[in-house]
Amino acid sequence: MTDIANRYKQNPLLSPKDLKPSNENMIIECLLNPGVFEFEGKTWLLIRVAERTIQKEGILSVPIYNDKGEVEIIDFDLKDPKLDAADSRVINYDGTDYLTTISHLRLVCSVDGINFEEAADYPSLFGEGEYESYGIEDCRVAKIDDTFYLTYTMVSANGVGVGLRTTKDWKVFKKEGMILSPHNKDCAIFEEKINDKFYTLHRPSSPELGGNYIWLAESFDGIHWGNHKCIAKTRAGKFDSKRLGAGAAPIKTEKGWLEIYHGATNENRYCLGAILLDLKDPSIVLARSEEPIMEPIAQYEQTGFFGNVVFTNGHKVIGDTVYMYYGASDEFVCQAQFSIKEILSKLDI
Ligand code: MAN
Repeated sequence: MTDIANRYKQNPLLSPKDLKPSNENMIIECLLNPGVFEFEGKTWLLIRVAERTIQKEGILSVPIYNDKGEVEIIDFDLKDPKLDAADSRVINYDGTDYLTTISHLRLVCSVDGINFEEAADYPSLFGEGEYESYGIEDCRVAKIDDTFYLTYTMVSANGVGVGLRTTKDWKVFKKEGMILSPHNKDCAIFEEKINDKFYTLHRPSSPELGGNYIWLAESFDGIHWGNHKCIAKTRAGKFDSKRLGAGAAPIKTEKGWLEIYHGATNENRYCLGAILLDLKDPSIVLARSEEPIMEPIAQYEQTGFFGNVVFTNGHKVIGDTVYMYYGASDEFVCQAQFSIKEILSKLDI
C-alpha cells in the first residue's frame, strides 16, 4: 500500500442531497471535482454539480442545453437496440454520444475549510452556446496577480475542449471561449509566470497514434497557447496505464513544480500520482511516482455513481500541507491532506 493521503475523518464533506437542484425538473446525481481558491478570507469550492431529469419507467432521459440555454430532455426507449447504456456517465444512440447528466459549476464557501455553505450572492456558472450544450465540468482555478483564471471542460456534440473564463470578483466574468480544441481537458495553468510567459498543463487525446498524455504549453497572454510539449505518458502495467491528466495548478517547492495528477487503468480505476517539473524549465521532468500516492480505498471512493475513483482538480497549500479537495466515486466531495515533504520523499530525488 503506497497511499499517503490523510483523509478527513468525516468524509464526505458534501453529498448530492446537500445542495439544491438548479430547477424543479432536475435532481442532483453527483457532486464532484471542485476547483479551489481563497477569496475574501474564506476557502471557496467551485463544485461540479451533475444533474439529471427524473427518470420514467422503461425510458432513459438525457438533458442538454438548447440554443437559448434552456434544458431540453431527450428520451430513449431502454429496449431500443440502437441504445448502448453500459457506462453510467455516457450513452451512445445510433453513433451519437450523450451524457446521462449535465454539469454546471456552483460556488460554496467556508471559514474553516470543512463546513461549506452555498454563496447565495454569487452566480452559478452554466454551459452557454453550442460548445457547452452538454455542460461544463472540472474547473481548475488559478490566481495570477488579481485575476482568477477558470479553465474547465466544455462538452457538446462537437467534442470535448477547454474553455476559459476570467474574473476578479466572482460576479463579473469575461468569456475567452475555447482555448484548446477537442479532444482536450485537464488544463491547469501555473499561478506564476516563468521567464515572462504563462505555462499550462493540458491533456489532448490522440487515439490513432499516441494516447492520453500530459502536455505543457506556453503563452504570452494566458489565452493563446503554443510550443506544446508532451511531458508524461501512460505506463503499461501501472496505475496510469490508460490515461493521465493534470490536477490543480502545480505547487512551487524548492525542489521543483509539484503536480498531483490522476492516472487511470483500462478498467477505469482512478488513482493520484505526483510528478516534479524543473522550476526554470517545466518541460523537464525531474521525477514521477512509480506507485500512486492515493488510491480509491475508502468505501465512499469505491462505491458511488462511478466507483473506484479519486479525482482532484483543486487544493490550497499552507506551509508543508496540501489541503486537497477531491471527487470520490464521481458522487461526493471529500478532503484529504498530504505533506509536501512526504510526497517529495516518495519521488526519490
Ligand atoms: C473523467 C472526467 C472526470 C471524472 C473521471 C472519472 O476523467 O470526466 O470528471 O471524474 O473521468 O469518471
